[in-house]
Amino acid sequence: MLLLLAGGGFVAYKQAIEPNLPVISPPPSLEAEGPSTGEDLFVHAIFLQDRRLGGVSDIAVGDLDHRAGTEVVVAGVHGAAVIEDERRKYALIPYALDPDRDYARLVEVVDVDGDGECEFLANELHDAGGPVVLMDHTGQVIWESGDVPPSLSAGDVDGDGELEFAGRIDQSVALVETDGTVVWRREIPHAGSVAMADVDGDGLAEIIYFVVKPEEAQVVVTGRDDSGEVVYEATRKQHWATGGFADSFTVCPWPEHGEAAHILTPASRHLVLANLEGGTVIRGSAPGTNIVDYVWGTPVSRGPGTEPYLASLTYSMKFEASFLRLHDAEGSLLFERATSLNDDDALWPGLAAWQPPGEDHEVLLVGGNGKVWRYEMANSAPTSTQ
Ligand SMILES: [Ca+2]
Ligand SMILES: [Ca+2]
Ligand SMILES: [Ca+2]
Ligand SMILES: [Ca+2]
Repeated sequence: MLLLLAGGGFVAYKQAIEPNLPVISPPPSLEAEGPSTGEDLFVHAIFLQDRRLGGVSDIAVGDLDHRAGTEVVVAGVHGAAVIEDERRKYALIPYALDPDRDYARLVEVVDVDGDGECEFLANELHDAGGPVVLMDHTGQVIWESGDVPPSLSAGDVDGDGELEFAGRIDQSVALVETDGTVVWRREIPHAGSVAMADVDGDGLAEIIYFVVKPEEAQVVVTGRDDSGEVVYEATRKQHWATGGFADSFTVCPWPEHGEAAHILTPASRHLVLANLEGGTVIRGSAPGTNIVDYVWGTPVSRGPGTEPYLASLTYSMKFEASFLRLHDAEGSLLFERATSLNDDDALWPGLAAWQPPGEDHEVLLVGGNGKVWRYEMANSAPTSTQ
């Protein structure tokens, strides 16, 4: 509940800079007991359940521990789990963090030093005044800072194999060194979300952010390098993302377009996946979605020779709800499920595509309260043939 109260502060801030937010009515899916769309198309089952995790805010797939081979790493707000593909055994990693501050926390899986063993970055969804904390793979604190932006995005801006961080604090955009010290700060009034992405294809991440200029109906997309110099700048129409103001966004890969950064942004009643040239790749119906919502997304492969689908999770502070949606590459809504954020079965932002050993398609892993669900298309699920 505290998350929601603090989230109200975020919406108030957004309304202060964007006084003309469209009025969005509650989506019908909020009234549905289960999925409101695609109930027959996707099946789901519990992948992992452990109350000690807390709400699962990130799921990562990769070689993220000292053993050879890939793991699924699940980061909750209280602890993490490292799951080996084959045996489905896992080790629980409790964090050395104050549990009373978990209401605003989102923990992400990152390999900060590039040594093949993951670290955990505890951010805040919005600025609730707590520190950002980087923890090692055992959950012990490496550094903790209240002087850095409350929510950091990670990327390697200088090519040394270690990740730096970027974020927005007050009216500034800041680059933060691997050790948690601030490298530079630039005053950027009205900057929205800040992310790390390679905007020019040179293999190095840039710090990107959008500034909305309502008077000119424009949004300016800026990319800065490790020294803070502007290396990319583009001015788009305010409704660049066909309906979105695009100042609240997340970076999302999209396989048909190589490794180039794509932006997933909430628009009015839609979700838009766009490239940095301003082209809309997917525009999917998403009733109830507002431009101030938070969104996370990932492509999910259906197997060789098929187009992936886009999985997204949206947090609506207005409706105190989260929405899981699956769109196909044409933007058709395949599946939709809404949950109340106050409910024990609330959906959390942890989203990952994972290819089970021996299968030719990926399944979608979705975070919950002390659990992870596995979603897959009904015609590809082993359980559906019984
Ligand atoms: Ca491993
Ligand atoms: Ca590491
Ligand atoms: Ca670096
Ligand atoms: Ca670059």
